[in-house]
Amino acid sequence: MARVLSGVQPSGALHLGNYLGAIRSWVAHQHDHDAFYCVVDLHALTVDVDPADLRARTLDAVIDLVAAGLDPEVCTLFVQSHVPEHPRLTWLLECTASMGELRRMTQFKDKGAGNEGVRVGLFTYPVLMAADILLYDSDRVPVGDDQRQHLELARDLAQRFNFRYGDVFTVPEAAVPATGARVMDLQEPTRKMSKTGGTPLGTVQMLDSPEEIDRKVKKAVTDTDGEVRFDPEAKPGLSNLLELLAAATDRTPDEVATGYQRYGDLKRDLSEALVELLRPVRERRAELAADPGAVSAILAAGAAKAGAVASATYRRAAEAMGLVPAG
Ligand code: AQP
Repeated sequence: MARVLSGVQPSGALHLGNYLGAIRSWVAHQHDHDAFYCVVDLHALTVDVDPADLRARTLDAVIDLVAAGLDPEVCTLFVQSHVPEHPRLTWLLECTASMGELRRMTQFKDKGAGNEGVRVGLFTYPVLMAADILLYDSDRVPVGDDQRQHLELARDLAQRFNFRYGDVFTVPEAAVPATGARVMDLQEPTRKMSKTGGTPLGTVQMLDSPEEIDRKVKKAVTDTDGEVRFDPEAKPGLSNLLELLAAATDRTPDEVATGYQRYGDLKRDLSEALVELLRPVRERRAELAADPGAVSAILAAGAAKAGAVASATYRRAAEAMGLVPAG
């Protein structure tokens, strides 16, 4: 079976962009792939974070992913820092990557370039992400559009490493969904919906109540020309709503647009569709909250399964580079 790997940062509450861009396809892939999914807590250390918040968000993210449909009996669900080969392989890959290619990463440019106080970890984050992927010999990596460039770097590093040291890594492919790959903030539709950088009213959280979803969709920013048409350049707000309804109902945004004359009708149907889409997640989350002990068993099993695969790959890479094994 082909292998998939993907991860989510515990940097805040999961939102509709995370769900449609990534998590929904993780749930589907767990049945037809050998699937590894992780909560990437080491990535969350690249910015200032309160330790108690990080602890709580990491555990919440694990439970939220199970609520979203991941079955820890079917896939391998783990926390990145529980597998020490992630930072170990990162070092080997940092000695393969160049400063120039990391400087070109747009996420770093947006979040930290030009700021002398920015953490080194934010700069090298894409290399840690490459290690996350390459450790599991991943064939496919289901991600939203914002992670495409980082995935391209992982492919480049794998190819360069294999060329220099022999055939060690599987070169992964990105799997970006046709719709929902770039969900925009409902209040500022030229910015992506985000855990940390979005507006509260423009961010639909995966666990929002039906009333909250309805309020946010009703207040979504559109435009004044009144014509329902999919045109992300000229009509970013309305196009985002069309794309969301398309993603929620398995259609294309253009197909959705043909069914509407008025923005209000589109908003009403979108609100209903999102409430239904997220209802099972919210309901399962409430059930899981009643069994807080379950998460430690999930994490122990996930760390053991992930660790077995990761340590074999790390050993292969270290030996190929000339590092002498301990025994
Ligand atoms: N707006 C989005 N639309 C579609 N997909 C998205 N993803 C994130 N935002 C959107 C996808 O969700 C997966 C997990 O994301 P992440 O935790 O790695 O963080 P991120 O990509 O940096 O996005 P966030 O949620 O906005 O977090 P912060 O605010 O911490 O930067 C990824 O596959 C991502 O593509």
